[in-house]
Amino acid sequence: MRAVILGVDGYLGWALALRLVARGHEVLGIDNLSTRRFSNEVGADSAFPLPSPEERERAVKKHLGGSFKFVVGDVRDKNLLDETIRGFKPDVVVHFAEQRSAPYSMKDYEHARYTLENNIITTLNLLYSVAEIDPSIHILKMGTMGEYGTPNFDIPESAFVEAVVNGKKDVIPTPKWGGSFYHWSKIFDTYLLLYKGRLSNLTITDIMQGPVYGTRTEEITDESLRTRFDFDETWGTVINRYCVEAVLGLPLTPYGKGKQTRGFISLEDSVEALRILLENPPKQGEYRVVNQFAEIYNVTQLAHIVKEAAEQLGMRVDITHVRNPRVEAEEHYYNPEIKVLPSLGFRPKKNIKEETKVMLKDLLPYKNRLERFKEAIMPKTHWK
Ligand code: USQ
Repeated sequence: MRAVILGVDGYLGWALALRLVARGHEVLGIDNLSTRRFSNEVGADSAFPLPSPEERERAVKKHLGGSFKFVVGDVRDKNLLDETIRGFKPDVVVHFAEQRSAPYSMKDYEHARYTLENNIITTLNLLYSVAEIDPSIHILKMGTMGEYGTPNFDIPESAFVEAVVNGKKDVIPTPKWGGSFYHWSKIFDTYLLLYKGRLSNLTITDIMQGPVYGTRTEEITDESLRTRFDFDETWGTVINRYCVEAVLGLPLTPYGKGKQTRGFISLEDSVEALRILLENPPKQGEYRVVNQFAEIYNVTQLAHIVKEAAEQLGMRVDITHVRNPRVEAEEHYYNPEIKVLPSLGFRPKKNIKEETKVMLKDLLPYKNRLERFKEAIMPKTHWK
């Protein structure tokens, strides 16, 4: 398979590139390196120092062999996308080239606007490039479980649901409600995929993924192959943040009541699920929605899991509920359906209890580096 990965420098993009190369697929990645800049903008950086794009290319060659190319560029530039797709002739384009932080999108008008423009325009560019150049190319797009919000009903794994309005029945798009401008950008992406996909008979997988955690995949066997790892209040996600808080001797920080519940998946299981979806595309013209997560927990339960793992390694850990900077339900029903990935044979191999120990051990040698970014950990971005 020939795969283009848009956003190859990111947490998931890099890990997926390694998985695909290791499986013998040919990969061309594009990235504008924006997450590196934006993380520095908020006074933070990846826990693991990141090699340059050239060093990343060399590390892949050295450790995995295979075929991998890293292009620095911006897919808001449709010409770049067109040239890449014409030249490389991919079977699939994976779209991760989006601003992926909810807090970053909520800082102010400029950040909300950047998020909406970047995410929606890159998706539109990709849809048009594929429709114009080769509609048989499979588009795999990263959405989010957060598109559904936290409804008081079971979350279906389907693009449409039946609705009865004034006694008349029809199908309508599955109800969505974003919890940040970032999440709304993904909702708008989904509508673009559905609409343009139907107009141009495109083949699309739209992944609704929960928060990802972890420092490792099978391919990350050397420091030069590490993927980025964020832990600050803007770019870090909850489990990754708790692990760094534990390493630094800071209290773990569930927001508000701490009953916010999500479906989590490890980095290893995420890239394996993506590989399976890429190797098993939907039929031409089909829009496939996939709910992607492995374990459901609330953020207080997670704090206790990380505390226990850290204490087993000899650390002293407290849990302090802090004022919630977000506007979100702090206690709610959560029951998403998951059937597509199991039907393709996917079974998660990792669990949070075991994986947090691996993460803590991976992070401990970087304690001095992490200390430098301590100021960026406590929440400062308020939704209101
Ligand atoms: N939270 C805490 N304490 C913290 C950090 C977060 O209680 O120190 C809470 C948040 O308030 C929220 C939950 O943990 O209720 C999840 O927050 P998060 O920062 O781990 O994840 P989120 O902002 O929702 O976004 C992340 C990724 C995003 C992805 C999304 C999946 O950054 O790209 O789309 O997870 S989902 O959460 O299902 O929408």
